[in-house]
Formats: sequence, structure tokens, C-alpha cells
Amino acid sequence: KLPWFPRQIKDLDRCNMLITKFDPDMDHDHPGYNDPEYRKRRAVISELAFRYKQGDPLPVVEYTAEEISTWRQVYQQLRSIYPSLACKQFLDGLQQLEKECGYGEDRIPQLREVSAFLKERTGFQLRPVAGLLSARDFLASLAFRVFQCTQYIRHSSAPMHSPEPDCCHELLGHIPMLADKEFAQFSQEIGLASLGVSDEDIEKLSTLYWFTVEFGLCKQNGAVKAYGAGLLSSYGELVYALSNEPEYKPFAPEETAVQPYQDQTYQPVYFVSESFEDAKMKLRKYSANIKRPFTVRYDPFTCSVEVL
Ligand code: H2B
Ligand code: FE
Repeated sequence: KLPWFPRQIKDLDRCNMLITKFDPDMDHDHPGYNDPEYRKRRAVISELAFRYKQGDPLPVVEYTAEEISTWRQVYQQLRSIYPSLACKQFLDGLQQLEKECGYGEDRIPQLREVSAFLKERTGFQLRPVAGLLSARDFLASLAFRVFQCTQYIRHSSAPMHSPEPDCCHELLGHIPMLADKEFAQFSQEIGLASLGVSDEDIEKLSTLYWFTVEFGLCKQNGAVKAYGAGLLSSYGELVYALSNEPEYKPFAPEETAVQPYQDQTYQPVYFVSESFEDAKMKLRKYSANIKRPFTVRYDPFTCSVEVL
């Protein structure tokens, strides 16, 4: 009665359990709920993700002028505050993406070109997903250096906030970090630690993911900087997180894993890592203590997980 988990990269075709929380068809508070055009557009883009099989070329979406205008607003506003608030790895990654991958305010980058870029840098690749995935399926993908990436954009009436992941969150928040080798490895290790563990342990790893990959802060040259994608894709929360309002705690997996978190508004508490190296070592120690009747190792030659 071990929970099923993917062994080969093509098994990720089965890791597609969506969570309907924040979905524009289900959630009355979603800014697109009363906009049939928006919901139709979302259905078209969702279909591309549902049809996708591992190894297919990534779908290309022709974004409309309205969608690009939303992107432009988000890009301009965030870009102006990154230099003072984002960590070095993020700024380096973003600069490379701007130089080599067509990042800029005038167009929404295509997943296909971004995936090729990442593959060369850190071996990460993207696959399209229709919305919020279950934590178990989302984390399992990371074990294969696959990042499940939404391709639609938030509603134009609320460019500064999205209750669900969208391409602004993925492309601006996550992608620059996934171009960093150390961070890529950190992400894969959370993924590997999640394979076949109990629901309680998934919940804890999911909380660790939340307070690191999504909302993490780290020290750099004596200052605190943001590396979490939830922060780096939200102007309001990025400014707030680095003001003196929220509480800071040192990243400590045992404690971080059980900290209650907020998915509706800003976090009351953030965890600060000494460095990615330090976060990775601590996470490794934590993962080694998760009860599992086997160990796993990733074989990059066959893109499969060996169970030992
Ligand atoms: N699904 C999608 N599509 N994107 C995410 O960033 C995401 C997810 N994050 N499912 C997961 C959940 C995260 O919040 C943790 C692992 O629960
Ligand atoms: Fe995210």
C-alpha cells in the first residue's frame, strides 16, 4: 500500500491531479468568474495542457493584445524593484533570460523557448499544466527536473494579484531561479524526498516548499533578499516581505514544515536561509529522517528513479 509514484519521466503523464481551489469556473471570488470570454480562453489553453504527453513539443500560445498588456504591466512594475529586493541568483537568471530568451515587457515568452533555455542551464524542462496541481503530483515532477508550468495569464482586471499560479508567476517568479544550478538541485531534492511518502509527509514537504521556493528569503552580503517565486511575482508582497513589518525566523526544516501558512493574503512570517547551500544541507538532513521503506536515486541517463 505504498502510494504510487512515477518511476520514469513519461509516468508524469499520470501526474495530473488538479485542485479546483481558485479555478475561475468554480471560485466565485476569481476575477474571471463573471467573464465568459476569459473562461473560454482558459478552456482553450487548458485543453493544450490536457492533451500534452511527455516528449511532445511544448504548445505555443498566440497571446492577444489584452493578454500582452497585462503582462507588460506586471513586468514593468516588478522589474523596477527587483534590483534592490531580489537575490543575486534571480537577477543573474533574469538578465540571461532578457538577453537570450526574449524576456521583456513587449511579449510573453513561450514555454518552448524557456524550456530549451533551462535545459541547457540546469537540465530543468517545462511541461504545460492546466492549473493548480495536487502537491504530490507537483512535487513528484520536480524529482525529474520537470517543472509543471501554467500557460494562461491572470485576468486583466487584476494584474497585480492572482489567486492561482499563472504565466506571470511561473515566468517571472520561478524560471529565473530554476536557471541557477544550486537552486535547481535544491528543487529536485524536495521532489525526490516526496516520492512514495505518506500524506502527512507530503503536507510537510509542501509547507517547506511554500516557505522556501515560494516565499523564501535569504541573506546576501549582510542584507536579506527574496528568492521565493510567490514574492518575486507579487509587487505588493515583495515590498511587504522586505519591510520591517513581517516576522522573520531562521530556516529550520523541522519547525518550518509545521508552520501554518496563508494562501489568501500576505504571510505573517517568513523564513530566512543563510544561503542555498545551507538550505540544501538542512533539507537533506530533514529528508533523511522521513520514514520510507526504500531509498531513491535519480538516474539522469535514463531519466528514471531507481528504487533501492
Ligand atoms: N501546481 C501548479 N500548477 N503550480 C504550482 O506552483 C504548485 C502547484 N505548487 N501545486 C504546489 C502545489 C505547491 O504549493 C506545494 C507543493 O503544495
Ligand atoms: Fe509557484
